[in-house]
Amino acid sequence: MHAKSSHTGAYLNLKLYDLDSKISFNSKNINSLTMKVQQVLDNLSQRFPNEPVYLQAVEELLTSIEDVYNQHPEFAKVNLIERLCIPDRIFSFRVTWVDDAGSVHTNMGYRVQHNNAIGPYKGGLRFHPSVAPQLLKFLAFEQTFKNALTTLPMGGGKGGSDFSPKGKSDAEVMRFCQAFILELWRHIGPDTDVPAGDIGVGGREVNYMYGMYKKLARENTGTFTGKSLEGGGSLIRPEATGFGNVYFLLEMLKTRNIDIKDKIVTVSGSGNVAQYTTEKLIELGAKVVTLSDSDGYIYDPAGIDSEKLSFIMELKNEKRGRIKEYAEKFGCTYVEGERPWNIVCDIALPSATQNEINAEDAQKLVDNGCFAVSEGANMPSTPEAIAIFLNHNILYAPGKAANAGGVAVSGLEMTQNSIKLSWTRDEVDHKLKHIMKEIHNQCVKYGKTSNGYINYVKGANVAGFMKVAKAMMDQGII
Ligand code: NDP
Ligand code: 2IT
Repeated sequence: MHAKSSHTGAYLNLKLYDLDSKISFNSKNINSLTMKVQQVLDNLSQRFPNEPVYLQAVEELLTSIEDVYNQHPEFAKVNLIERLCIPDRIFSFRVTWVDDAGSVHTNMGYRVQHNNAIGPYKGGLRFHPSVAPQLLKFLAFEQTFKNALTTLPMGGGKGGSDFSPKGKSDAEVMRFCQAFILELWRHIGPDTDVPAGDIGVGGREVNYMYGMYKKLARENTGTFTGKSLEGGGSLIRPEATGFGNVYFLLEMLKTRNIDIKDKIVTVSGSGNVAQYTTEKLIELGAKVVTLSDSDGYIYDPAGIDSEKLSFIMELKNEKRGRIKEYAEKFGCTYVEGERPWNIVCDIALPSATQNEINAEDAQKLVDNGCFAVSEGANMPSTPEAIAIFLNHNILYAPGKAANAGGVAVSGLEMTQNSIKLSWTRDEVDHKLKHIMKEIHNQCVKYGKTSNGYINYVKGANVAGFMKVAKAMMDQGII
């Protein structure tokens, strides 16, 4: 069994030769030195039953990388695939807090530290009633490869709680965040694990958590990203995921000489990612006609302009209201309990949550002439939906490539904190554009098929996987 003849490969070969007799495989099913995706998945499903979303994310990655994995037999010798799919560790704890009326509540808190081969664990915290270990395992798994794609030195992690900030006062949210950090603080730090925001966690929550973290840790090294500017945050971090997704979309459109101007775009969600996606699209002259929340969607055929977007930002970020109030204010359609994918569009940018586009939605989008889907959310398309996009050769960018701008600017925030300097808005925006372009280049490099179609799923998965895999090989069996 010989590794490739690169310098690293030769070195690994030597190490493996020495260790050969001591290597034992955990999985009974993986008894040959080639990976068969179904065998690995069967094994993981037996060990982790009832974790469908985690297994969905694992299956998507493994299916894409099977060929390249099998060209590197040295990976199988060290059971790299299981070590890469199973998180390094998961912390789980009770969070007790007191509401404004004096009642005492308990929630669960978690942090999944998935992989730190290329840098400190890095990834957001989600506060939503659906948060459970398997959901965070999928998100931490995705984050590991996304972070590798950014070109910055960050490993992957994710955490959160089943606490819902909806309907809570600022004081209640603050007490919850403080109680959450009272447990989590001992597991995080600027060089070990750096959390940030995600669904239900924005600037307000990050600032409360960072304040409590600093009090306990007695340090000022910026262990969170997404902090307020005054507290050490980075310019462009709030905008980064949405802007980054549009920058990635522009790169995809360039491959087919398509101009974004006047294109009709459906966006889902109305939180951080959806808002700044809309802002950038308005700036570029595209027409955003939908936004949504978990209750329904609005359809505004005239398009959301800057004034209407300001209304949404105030509604969602300050008043914490519902998207249907937009329809009431501007006299457009509101559709309760549905998602916006049956609206005719050129481009769809899902920016709410996982599995929000199923096969039926995907077929409807394609039938209506949609030619590009770029994911602001994490894994918003089901595997069946992805298959439809790929079969129809549309421009389809998976979240781990398209929404990596958020964590990329988090990485830039970490750098600014380390060097104790702040970069200007233009400097950060320029770096973000450059990173999104680089991610696109990597997708093209590994995802271009013989007929010229770019399979961005394969490209992103292979590029992200190879970087993490090589780092793990270099660092030995741990
Ligand atoms: P926010 O909490 O700011 O907004 C989330 C939006 O999605 C809200 O409109 C929310 O509606 C809606 N939503 C949440 N859950 C559901 C659901 N189960 N069904 C329907 N709608 C839902 O979160 P973000 O904008 O930060 O995150 C959106 C997506 O982007 C997530 O998938 C996240 O993981 C991903 N992402 C976020 C990044 C970031 O930097 N923030 C970076 C990369 C990816 P409601 O208010 O009714 O709950
Ligand atoms: O899914 C994601 O990439 C995020 N929620 C952002 C993570 C981060 O550390 O900025």
